[in-house]
Formats: sequence, C-alpha cells, structure tokens
Amino acid sequence: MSKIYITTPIYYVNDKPHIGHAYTTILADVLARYHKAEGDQVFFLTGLDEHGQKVQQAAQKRSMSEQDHCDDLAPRFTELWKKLEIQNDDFIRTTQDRHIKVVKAVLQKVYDSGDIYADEYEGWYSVAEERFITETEKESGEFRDVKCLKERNWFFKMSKYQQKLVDHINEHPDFIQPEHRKNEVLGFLKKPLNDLCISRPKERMSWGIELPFDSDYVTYVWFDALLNYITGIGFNSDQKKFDTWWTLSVHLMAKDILTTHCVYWPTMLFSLGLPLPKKIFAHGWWLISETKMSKSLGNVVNPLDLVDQYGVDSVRYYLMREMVLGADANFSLESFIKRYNSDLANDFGNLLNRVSGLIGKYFDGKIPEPQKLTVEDKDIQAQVNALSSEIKEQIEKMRVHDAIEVVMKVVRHVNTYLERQAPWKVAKEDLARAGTILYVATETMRASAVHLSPVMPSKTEEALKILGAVSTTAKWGGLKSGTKLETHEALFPRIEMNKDA
Ligand code: ME8
Repeated sequence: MSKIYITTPIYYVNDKPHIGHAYTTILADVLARYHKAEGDQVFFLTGLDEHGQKVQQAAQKRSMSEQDHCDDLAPRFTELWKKLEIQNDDFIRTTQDRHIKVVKAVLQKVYDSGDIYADEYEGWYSVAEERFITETEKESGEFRDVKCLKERNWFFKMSKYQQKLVDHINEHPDFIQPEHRKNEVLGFLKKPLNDLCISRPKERMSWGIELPFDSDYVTYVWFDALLNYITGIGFNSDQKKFDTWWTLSVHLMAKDILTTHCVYWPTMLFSLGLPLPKKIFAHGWWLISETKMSKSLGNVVNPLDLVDQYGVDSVRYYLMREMVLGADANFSLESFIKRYNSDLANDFGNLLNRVSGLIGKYFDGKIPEPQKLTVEDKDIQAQVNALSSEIKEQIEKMRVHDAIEVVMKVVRHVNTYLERQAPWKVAKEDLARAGTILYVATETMRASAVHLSPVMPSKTEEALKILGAVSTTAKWGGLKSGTKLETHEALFPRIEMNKDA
C-alpha cells in the first residue's frame, strides 16, 4: 500500500466552470479512484483561486463586492463537481482564513530570511496576465492589454535558486512530465531568471492578501494561489498531516500554467526550506475548431449541458479516452457521439445486453456453471488476468487513455469471441458448453466493469449490480454461478446522429 496526494489547479472564479476545468478535475478523480481501488491512501485537493485582478474585474462587472461575487460563483463549481461525481477530500478557497494565515506566515518567513526586497521597477505590464512581461514577450504580440508601468514593488529573489532548480530537474527525471514539457522548462531556465515581483500596490489592485510587512500592498495572486497546495494539507496547522502528504504530491494542470508551477513554485519552496512536490504533470488543451477553449473567447462548452443530455459517465469516459495525455485534443459534439456509440453503446453496453439476453433465454436468467475451459477460453481468462498489471503500467506513465484502451481491447475481443463461439447455436446441442462460453463472456464483462469503475463509477456499478457481482476484485472468478441476473435497460442506448444538425 502506498500514498498519493493529488491536486488540480485552483480555478479562477471569474466565470462559471467549463469543460477544460472539468477535464483536469475528472482526471484527478479518476487517478484518485484508481489508487483507492488499488488499496492506496489518497488525498485529493481541488478548489478556487479567488484573489487577483481577474476576479476583481469580474466582480466589478457584476457590480458586486469581490467576496459576494466569489460566494455566488463558488457553488457553481462545487455543484458541478458533485454532478461529475468528483470525490475530493477537501475544497480550498483562497479567501478562507486558513489560507490567508498560511500566505501571511510564508511571506513573513521569506521576508525574514532576506529573500524579499523592495525595488523601483519600470517595465511592460500585461493587465490580462497580471504580470510584468519582458521586451521579447511584448514583441511576440501574444499578450493583451500591455502598458508601461513604473512602480515601487516587492520582489522575491527567484534568481537565487535558478541553479538549484536546474539541478533538481536533472536529478529527478520524473519531476516534470511529460518529457517535452520538462525540456521546455529547462530551455526557459537557460536564460537568466529574473526575480519575481510579488506585490501589487493597493491603489491599483486591492483584492488580495495584504503583505504582513507593508500594508500598502497586497500579494501577487500567484504567490498566494500556489500556496493552496500546502494550506490544503495542514501546513502551519497540522504538521503530521502535512508530513504525511507533502512529499507525495502530484500536481495536475494544463500547459498554460507550466512556468508558474515549475519555476515560481519550486523556488518559493526552496526559500521556505520545503521539499519539492513529487511530480508536476501538464496536460494539453481542449480545443474547439483548433482554438483554445477559454472564457474570454466565449467558445466554452458547458459540461452541465453534456451531462444532462448524455449522462455523467459518458462525459467522463469521453474526456479520459479521447485526450492523449500531454497532447491537445479537439472537442466536438460529433466526436463525442462517435466515441459514445462505438465504445460505450456498441462494445461495452452491447456486451452486457448480449450476455444477459442469452443467459435469460437459455439459463432462465441464472449465471451458468462453467465447465472445463478450452484454449480459447483460457486465452480470454489470461487476458483478463493480465489487465491489472497492464493498467498499472499505463497509469504509472500517466497514460489514462491507454489504460482505458487495454480494457476496451479485451471487451472488443470477447465480443468477437461470442460471434465466433455462437453460444446461441451451441446451446441447441451442448447446453453445458454454451454455459461455459457465456460464463467466460460475462466474467470478462464483470472484470471490465471493475477496471473501468474509476472512469465510469455509476454505470459500472449499475452493470455490476445487474450481474449480481458481490466481489469487486478484478481477478477472474468473481461471478457466482446460479446468481439471477437483474432485468435491465441498455446501459448506453445508441445516440442517433441528427444528419441535419
Ligand atoms: O490558471 N483545456 O486558473 P484557470 C484543458 N487560477 N484544460 C483547461 C482548459 C482547456 N481548454 N482551460 C482550462 C488558473 N483548463 C489559476 C491556477 S493554481 C495554483 C492557480 C484547466 O481558471 C487546466 O487545468 O485559468 C488549466 O491549467 C486550468 O484549468 C486553468 O484554470
């Protein structure tokens, strides 16, 4: 048994959540459920980033106080997570007292250690990104709302830790994943690192945590937000809890916030004298017509609409199966329906329909007793028994889509096995043999449902209930002969594509 601490980014409460947020949170949930099923201990944290300019502007637009705005939007996230069957252990909001205390304590500690200093700074400032940008970044044209700003501010000596960070990345090959993201960070670290401006004058931006050593300033939103990962497990309040989880942390996010997590965050931890997280994994973006889905572009897909129409499990399945972890993926309703119909309706759902239909017809709905297994039966049995280690291998490499695919391959295989063996024909001459075939197929269905339960918790539970499967082990032999199958509707009824749509 081992332990794992899984985090998602804390999302900005500047608008309601979209499918991109749902994706990372479902990914974290799938990993958490997978590890729990393996007998591991898991702590899973998600939450909201409630300070900073973006949130302040969003509140101003609605003519609301920042706190009221956050309190109004927070339930949209928590309710969506409930609907998506997210089983997080804690939900952190950066406006909570516990977090504000940690941020202030950290700022004071870093200040006392001499890693924070005041300086006058003049440079290009991106209002949209809420940070000073370099000349090259300005020229790239990728930043919106850029203006020249001269200001006295507080700086964190990030540059002091540059070499230490490079060494850490080189000595811990799994620290930043996937590999190409690690190389991106190492490339970034080839140039001299600037110190990080960690304050905002209150007269310009007041919605943040006040610096404990200068009440004219609030802290920069990222210096505040990143600390959620240690607040959430009791830093400065519950040392035992913190020690249990911190070094086992896996941070999940998309590539947009790679630098903040792989450069700002580790250098802050170095300054605090804390170990670095175990793993930082940046996945790709969900795109719509090749463009990033984003709140400001307005091309967002509302996960609730999809869930209401097609069910939570199919949305979870699609998102996990369709995106190759690390690469971008294109979201379209057409690809969703295609994936649903082929994998869930035709392969997985259909297998259950077939076995329960045939068992109903030939065995009075009771799971038959298997006789001696043939070579082909044993081959399927071996494939089913190999699934656990194959899935483990894929999950360790963070290839969730491949972990799903290894199960679906066996599901497809057993569907063709049924075609070939034709138990409906065999039953006429050798009922016992037909029973064995159906046992083999049904047992494969059961094991597949167990393996897919982290991805589709509800539908697999339903399938297991139909099979009367008491055992939740994926190992061969969990079905009890003689158990009466429950009558049921199709798990995943086919979606008919509207050709005119
Ligand atoms: O960056 N595809 O919050 P945020 C895939 N508050 N994932 C996506 C996505 C897309 N199109 N769009 C968003 C912030 N995400 C900060 C984080 S953490 C200390 C502070 C997901 O609301 C993905 O996980 O902009 C991405 O990293 C995150 O939402 C950004 O959420």
